[in-house]
Formats: sequence, C-alpha cells, structure tokens
Amino acid sequence: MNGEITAEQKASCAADGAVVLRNVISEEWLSVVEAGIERDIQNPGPYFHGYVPDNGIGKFHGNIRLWETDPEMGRFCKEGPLAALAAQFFDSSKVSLFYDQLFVKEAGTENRTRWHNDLPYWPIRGQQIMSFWVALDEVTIESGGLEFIKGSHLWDIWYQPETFGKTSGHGEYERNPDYVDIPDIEAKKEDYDIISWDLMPGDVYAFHAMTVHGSGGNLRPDVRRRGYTVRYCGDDAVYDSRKGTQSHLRSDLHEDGDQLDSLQYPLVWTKR
Ligand SMILES: O=C(O)CCC(=O)C(=O)O
Repeated sequence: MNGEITAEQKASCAADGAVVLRNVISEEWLSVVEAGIERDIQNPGPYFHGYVPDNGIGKFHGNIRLWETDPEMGRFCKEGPLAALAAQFFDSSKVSLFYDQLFVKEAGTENRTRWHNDLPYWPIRGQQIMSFWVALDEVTIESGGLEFIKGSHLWDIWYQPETFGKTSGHGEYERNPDYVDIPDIEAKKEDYDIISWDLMPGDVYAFHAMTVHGSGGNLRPDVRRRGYTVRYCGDDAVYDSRKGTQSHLRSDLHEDGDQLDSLQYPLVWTKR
C-alpha cells in the first residue's frame, strides 16, 4: 500500500465499521514503535494499567497517552502515516490526534478484551473519530486478533463503559443514564455478524469509534501480541463533558462543544 486508501476500503469501512489496511507501516516506523513499547514496559508512563492475568499466566500491559512522554512515540503519531490515512477516511480539512493506547498480551495471557464500543469511554463526540490498531506481530484469532460486529457503528447504541478486567490502573466508570449495559455477546456469538482479519506486522485495523469490538486472550505459548492503537478525529469532533468517560482522557481546558485542537489533542494534519 502506498499511503492511499482505495474507494473499496473506504466504502467497506463506512458500511461495516472496520476495515483492514495491509502493509501500511514501514519497517522503519515499526522499529520506532517497537522500541517505544519496550521502553514503556520497562518504565511505564503515567497512565499505565496492568491487568491481572486471569489464570496467573502471562502479562497484559496497557497504557495510554504514551506519545506525550515518549518523543519517539509522539513522532510516530504526528509524523507517521496514520494521520494522512485518517484524513482520507474522514474527508476532513484537518486531523487531530486524540490519544494513543498500548495493548500488549504476552504469550499465554488468557485475558480477553471485553466487547465494547469506544466512544462511550471518550469525552468527545462526532462522526469523524477513528482508531488505527497497528500490529507489531503476526496476529491470528488464537493470539488475540480483534473481532468487530459488522455494521454496529450504525446502531447508535452507547454501551456503559466498564474496566477490561482487574487492573492496577484505571478505576471504575461513573454510570451514564443514557448508556445501556452491553449484552453477553461472547455467549451468543452466533447471533452477530462478526468480522476479523489475521494480520502481519505493519498491517492495521481501521475502525469507527462506535463499532463494537473485542478480542480473545493470546492463547499462543510462543508469540507476543503487541497492538498499538492511535485515535484520530476530523472536522466534526468536539469535546463532550458527559458522564461515564475515562477521566485520564478528559481535559481541564475544554468545555462542552469546544474544538479539540490544543496541546493535549494536537492538530497533526491539515488540507493543503
Ligand atoms: O487490543 C485489544 O485487545 C483491544 C483493542 C481495542 O479495544 C482498541 O484499540 O480500541
């Protein structure tokens, strides 16, 4: 892929809420991100949240906003190829970086990432809000590949955020009366139209902020599953101070309806 998304990829993402982008991240950029991941594991940034392994085996390392304290991760989020890809999906005049997030499931880590949609967790609203999950390893369903419910971004159902497991970081989420509890999708998977792709390093899942998604544990005893997600917003995204969002993603400087562009949510791409 040469940095241009095709009309088919754009149409699939609009209809399904998720699409795979093959070979989007160069080896040079992958090395930058890999090194940043190891730095964060050795010396986690301020928003680190480790999930306690379900069966005592493995390790699930999570963190957010790495780019703010690790200049190389900042360089990837701002100068790497993802912002320009986001602009093509959004058709927007600008792209802002919302935040980045790390999900490392070491070999044998059984913890699932529960089914959820992202926007209820986030103190923003709009349609032009997307995530780009970068694979650093070969990813299969067995090693914890992401699964998406096809078309669920169009349901307009806001599921109540919950933590992804017993954690040493992020706390509970305030209940929002406009949100609903998510059904037990895992127990009734046959009722849903679920899509997923195996990935190679450098491939990316691109998905809408309202798409319901989740992942299994990394059941492979021999491979890591390092996923690094960068979230971007286009023209129509604004700050939203509603209840139930992740406190570490909020801003003290924004009010309801404000444009995001700021030090915390920097402008990373503009149309020429
Ligand atoms: O990597 C995972 O298991 C979950 C990723 C995810 O939920 C996200 O990037 O929004």
